[in-house]
Amino acid sequence: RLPTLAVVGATGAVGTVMLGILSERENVWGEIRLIASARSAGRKLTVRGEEVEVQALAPEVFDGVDVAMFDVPDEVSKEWAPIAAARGAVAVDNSGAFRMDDDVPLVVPEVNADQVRNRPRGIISNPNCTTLSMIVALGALHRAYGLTNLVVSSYQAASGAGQEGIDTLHDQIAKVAADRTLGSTAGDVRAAVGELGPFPAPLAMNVVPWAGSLKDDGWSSEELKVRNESRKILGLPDLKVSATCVRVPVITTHSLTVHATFASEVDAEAARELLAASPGVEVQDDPANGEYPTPADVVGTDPTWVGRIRRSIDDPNSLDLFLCGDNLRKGAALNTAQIAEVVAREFTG
Ligand code: 11C
Repeated sequence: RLPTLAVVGATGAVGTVMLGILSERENVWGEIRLIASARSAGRKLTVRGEEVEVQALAPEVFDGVDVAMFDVPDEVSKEWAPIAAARGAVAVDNSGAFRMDDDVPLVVPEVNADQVRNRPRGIISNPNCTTLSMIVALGALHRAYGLTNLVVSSYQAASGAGQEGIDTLHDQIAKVAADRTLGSTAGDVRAAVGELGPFPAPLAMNVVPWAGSLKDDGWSSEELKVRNESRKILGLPDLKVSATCVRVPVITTHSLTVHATFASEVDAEAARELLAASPGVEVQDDPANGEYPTPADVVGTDPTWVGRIRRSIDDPNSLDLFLCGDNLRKGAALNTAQIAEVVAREFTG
């Protein structure tokens, strides 16, 4: 039988991408129910070419549901994913609410699909989009060389902060675009953009070394997520990770620079070939011809893009890489859909 799917948060930035992904991928679902807050109930959205009316989030909407995807804020998932699970659904949750729980697997199908069945609470977590934008490529390198140490800097897109982030960056760009004097005097961009939206500083004409909330010793929540989630997904509880997360004026697609150290010596050409042969990874690495991934060129695509692959000059066990991944697709909706498809196979055999 084809399982029934519920998409909770169907009207949000990730939910909107999810409906497109469900329409494009091989159809493994019977009924698809679209769920959102009471404010959006009654709206009609198109999925798989059919109009479906959005239902308000309530316990009964999960009756008869086999898999429930959640693309909602942490506090909504925290309350509602267990309700869906109690009503018999497997909850695939894209929030940060359960990721580090010992009894909730954190799954990236290309890396640890086997963890999907290890779900005593009926909940499976989807990683943060920043972790997801690098982990498929790093998982492949780890299998070959044994990862010991990661130093990461992110260049994160505005849509990581949801529709409000997208709208804020567009509004700020419109405000600064016409004034060719801007960008030469401290504070002139800040004065021109006005509203900062979800960002702590202007994002247009700027970079902002901050994402998430303040944690101990000056680390941001986003930086701790990159560290803790990478360790859990790769099954490396002692992996050394230092991350610095930075927001850049890009609408969608997170980029990262990674300095990865391995237990054994690495070779850039061998790493290039290994990555090119890895499912979910695309190598674009020919700097002599100006070929490397950029967010503007790869947005809307599914793979993790890797370029600038170099062996460290000072350490034969280390590689330096530049990666790009669409934070709303593989970074969120696509990975959730892939996890849900692994669960769906339990119903269809
Ligand atoms: C950002 N990565 O770019 C964040 C958004 O834990 O799922 C996703 C937060 C999360 O702002």
